[in-house]
Amino acid sequence: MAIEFPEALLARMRTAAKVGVLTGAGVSAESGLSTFRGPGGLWQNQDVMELATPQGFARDPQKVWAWYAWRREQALQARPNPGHAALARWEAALTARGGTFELITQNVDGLHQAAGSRNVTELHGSGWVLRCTGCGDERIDRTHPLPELPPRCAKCRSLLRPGVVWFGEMLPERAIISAQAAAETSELFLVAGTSGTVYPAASFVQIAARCGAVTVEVNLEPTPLSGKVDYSFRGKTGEWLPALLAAAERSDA
Ligand code: BV8
Ligand code: ZN
Repeated sequence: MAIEFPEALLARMRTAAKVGVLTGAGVSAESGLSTFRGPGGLWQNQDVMELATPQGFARDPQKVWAWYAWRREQALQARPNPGHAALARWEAALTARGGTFELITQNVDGLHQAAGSRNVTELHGSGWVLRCTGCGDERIDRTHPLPELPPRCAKCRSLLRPGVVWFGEMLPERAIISAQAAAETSELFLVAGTSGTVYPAASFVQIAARCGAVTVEVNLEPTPLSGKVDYSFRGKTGEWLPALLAAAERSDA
């Protein structure tokens, strides 16, 4: 699929020493994982306040865990797609020439890391982390199926919760700091596969634009960010991210 990209953008991709990327569920959609808000989205027939809030968890931990156990199973069967691979390749090429590449993701599926991305900031935590609501013990646990639902802490038998950030919860301090720094210092900031509706994640694109980055969006549909970026490409991340990178590498040759 020969996609033509503006030469000015390719030139910036070639020269940028600091690149920031924000990804959302649309990048993992190319690996077969459901998105939240689009057609067929997870929240079309589920109540987000029941499944992605501390109150929902307190009310019915079993129901919330059934949903996260199902999402863990989906993610275990998913493989990184060409969009994930393109971002990992871009990071490797940029860091090889002394640049920095900050990948900030809202996704909790770990597919960026599985694709080889090294510098990944998980703004909304990870579905592979289990955190104890009693003693705070936190560990990566990819067991599937979990021995019991809801799972309990081996140390204190309190309920374990998914190590993700729910609505109304603060994002991890260091995630905020690294995302903010990336937004403020990137010369090129790409946002891919996110509806741009959740904050503070969506704010980093606007901060990058305000701080002088060239901003690029790849999304199947227009989003609230589309009018705020320099380039907004309509298409699948699994096709457009590899095409964008290949175009920049070609013109690099
Ligand atoms: C906080 C848990 C404060 C993990 C998630 C009013 C205004 C502004 C903000 C607020 C407000 N009211 C409340 C808030 C704050 C709230 C918020 O932003 N609400 C929104 C909905 C209005 N934010 C919070 O609560 C955050 N915390 O602010 O704390 C605070 C301050 C002091 C003290 C205490 C607290 C916490 C936000 C995190 C919430 N947790 N998930 C999990 O289970 O995954 S967020 C949830 O939405 C998902 O995790 C996901 O990460 C996130 C964003 O979704 P997207 O990734 O964008 O996915 P979506 O389906 O929406 O879109 C997919 C896109 O991809 C679409 O555009 C589609 O077109 C595109 N696409 C699909 N396929 C493809 C594609 N594109 C290309 N190719 C394809 N193939
Ligand atoms: Zn415990």
